[in-house]
Amino acid sequence: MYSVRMRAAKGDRHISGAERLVEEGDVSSSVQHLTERALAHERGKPDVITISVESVRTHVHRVPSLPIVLYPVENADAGKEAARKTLARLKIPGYCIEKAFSLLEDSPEVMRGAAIMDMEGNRLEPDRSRGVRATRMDITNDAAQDLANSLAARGLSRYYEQVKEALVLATKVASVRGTVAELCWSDDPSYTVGYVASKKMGYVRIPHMKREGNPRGGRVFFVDTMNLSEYIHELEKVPMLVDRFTGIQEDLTFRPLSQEEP
Ligand code: WAQ
Ligand code: MG
Repeated sequence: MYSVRMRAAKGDRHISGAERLVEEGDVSSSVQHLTERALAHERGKPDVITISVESVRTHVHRVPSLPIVLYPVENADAGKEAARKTLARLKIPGYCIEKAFSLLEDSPEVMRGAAIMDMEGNRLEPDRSRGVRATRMDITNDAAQDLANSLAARGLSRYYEQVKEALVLATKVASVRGTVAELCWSDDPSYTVGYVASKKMGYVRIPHMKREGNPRGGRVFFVDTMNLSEYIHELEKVPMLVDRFTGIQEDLTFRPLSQEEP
């Protein structure tokens, strides 16, 4: 298989990025698709688009996706509260949660990759302005079709592309030893959706994490004891294919919790 990666920038500004893991016959179509996407991105017209294609010779791990869990909220304030509660349930300390939120809310520039944060709130990624990017992951056509059908059944088809990419990324990140949880929301101004993902609770999808028009977003990987270089190696290098879609659940587990907590 081949790892195909795209990143687009305008000066120092990150515009967009994407990663694929495809068979040889699909390399050129994915290069074309990713180039077109970079050129049409709502964050701006890039002046540099970098596409790299690398053969992958190591064993490709096949894993089922995290389940999607819908956490319906009406606005960004409720969404942020939902994310904080979910992270707290996953035992992420409060000060780490607050630090992660201010990183994603207040940084003047979005990062190209993710921050890695330990349980003391320390940032571990070697390059703090760049972050680390999870790469070498994708989803099989069959699993993607199941996801598409499942979204269609809930009237969520228009989000298919974003959900697919984010679910693949979150599944990979959650599968890396040391990850406790991930917090994410989009940096696309018109896309307000975010999630908290973890092996324990799945991909908790939150429709509003910011107001429309806000160009800030990002990702924080919360980690517990692990070896940093092994962790980054696994994120970047170990290839992973989601070969089964696990399904979408409603938010039944959340309501009692939000009632019992202040
Ligand atoms: N590895 C690490 N961090 C990444 C990666 C990656 N491969 N790709 C993006 N990021 C970081 C980077 O800081 C971006 O600025 C930020 O995440 C947001 O990326 O409807 O669209 O591609 O269920 O804008 C989630 C909800 C959407 C999807 C996430 O992210 C849904 C999204 P974006
Ligand atoms: Mg984006």
